[in-house]
Amino acid sequence: MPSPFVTRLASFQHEERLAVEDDARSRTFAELWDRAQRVRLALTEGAPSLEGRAVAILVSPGALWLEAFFGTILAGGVALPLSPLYPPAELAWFGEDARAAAVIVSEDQHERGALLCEGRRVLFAETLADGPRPEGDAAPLEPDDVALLLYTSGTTGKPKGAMITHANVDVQAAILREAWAFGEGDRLLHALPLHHLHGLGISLLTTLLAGAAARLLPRFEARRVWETFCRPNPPTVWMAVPTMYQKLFEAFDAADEPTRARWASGARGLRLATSGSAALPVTLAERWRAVTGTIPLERFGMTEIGVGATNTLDPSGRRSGSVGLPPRSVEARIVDEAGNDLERGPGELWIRGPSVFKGYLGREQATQDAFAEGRWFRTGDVAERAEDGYLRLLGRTSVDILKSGGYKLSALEIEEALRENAAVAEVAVVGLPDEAWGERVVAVVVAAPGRAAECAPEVLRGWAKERMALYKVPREVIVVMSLPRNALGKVVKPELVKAIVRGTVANMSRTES
Ligand code: MCA
Ligand code: AMP
Repeated sequence: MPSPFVTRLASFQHEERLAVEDDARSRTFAELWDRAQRVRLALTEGAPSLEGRAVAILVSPGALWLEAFFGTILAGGVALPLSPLYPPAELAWFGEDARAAAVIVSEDQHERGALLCEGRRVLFAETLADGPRPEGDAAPLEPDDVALLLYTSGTTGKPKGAMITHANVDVQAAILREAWAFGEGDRLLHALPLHHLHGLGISLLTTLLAGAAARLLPRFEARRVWETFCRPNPPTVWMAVPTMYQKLFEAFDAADEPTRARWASGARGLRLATSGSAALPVTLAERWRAVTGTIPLERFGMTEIGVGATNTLDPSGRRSGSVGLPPRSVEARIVDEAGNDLERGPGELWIRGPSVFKGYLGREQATQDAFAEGRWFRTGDVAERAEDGYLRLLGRTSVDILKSGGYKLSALEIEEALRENAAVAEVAVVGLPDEAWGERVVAVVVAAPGRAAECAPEVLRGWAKERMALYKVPREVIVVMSLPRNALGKVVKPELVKAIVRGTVANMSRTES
């Protein structure tokens, strides 16, 4: 059976309708298909297929990004989208872990990607589609072939590459097309990062595989988003993380009255505004209602499963503080620690269905541990179910998984990285509740003897910025004399969080950024 993802994309290959536009370029579906075929030839160099080898994509968001992405898919490669927010060494680590055979890079990212590019074929996004079009068809792909590799942080040290198949991509897009009634007339305004499923699958691919168009902004910028709501031929759909709504309202409050009125009128033109990746505070939902008449549609998703629950498209069925119901073909269970079903919970949320990923690349044990018998995926989220089935998320089963601005972060991964600094004797990373970011990352550090100066917040943050994605760098560093530990020597993080909130962390020397 051929790949349903490629079949669906191919069905638009003759359409002269707009598919994607950015600040510099626009492409119709026919152009996008044609250029992706040329990228395919450049990548395969005449061979029938890349046979599942990974291609790292380090390209600024826009039409060129999509040409690189679809070209990789058509070539039988696995797309590995990488974020320009990662420092060079991290980018190189992803390339190695995924055994990327080639890198597609845009000129503005070349320097940052130099380490990643070392020893690999390097192709420039700007000229990649300028070559000839291949004569024959691409080698056929199977539904179970891997299409995407998306790295996600977990409770183990390093991020894991989640393998998302062609069938997963197709069914995830189909589920949302149906649940959110996407049609060819839709226009998505896109400002999410492309190395996560929210920006790539849930937003962009859902739109394009519905035959609808996307406008990609180079980055999220609140005033620009409001202004784009108001331009001629305005967007019909907007998808965001809660921090973006927070930043939209900060800009709104700073604007003068006529500007606010214009922006509000633009936003009312959207047929759908969604929120996901982290809990949307009720206050933000209500502010959006005050401006547009409805609360955003909140849904729950995860790299490994796509969308696991969604509120209704019909605003009257939306419930603030709830993530709604599992969409078609997604099954959900709430279980206790022994895996017994709970009618209402709270308990861990387990998800099953055709949108659930294949496994973690090269991590058999982690893959096995992620699933319970019957291919139920353990989300690690704690949920409860209302009488009518609506799901509500209450938090995570692990204190070591944090969410900041919609990014999932592993406290253990950040601790491990900070421990490489010889001035850090001990460290515990925790998430503190934060209005703008959901959680803000705080590192509590014990300095090695005589080296406290190197643990000063700005010094340590500067050091960390060279070694981890900017959004992982602790926003706050607190230097203490000792960490609270239990009898087994394990840091008691809930106690630490309480002490920070109360301001009673011993010998506190605290700096905020
Ligand atoms: C930026 N910074 C952050 C974050 N983003 N710090 C902590 N957490 C973050 N999320 C840092 C910058 O490096 C900078 O640091 C400082 O904050 C100010 O940056 P600013 O310009 O204000 O931020 P921004 O560039 O506007 O970014 C905010 C953002 C961004 C647009 C909300 O965080 C974002 O794009 N988040 C989306 C994440 C996402 O897509 N997650 C999906 C995964 P300094 O001051 O030190 O220079 S979840 C998923 O995929 C599943 C399927 C699902 O359910 O959706
Ligand atoms: P990621 O692994 O980056 O895909 O993030 C997935 C996680 O984001 C989920 O396991 C949840 O913890 C969280 N998440 C996604 N959507 C929501 C939501 N609407 N409310 C609360 N948490 C969410």
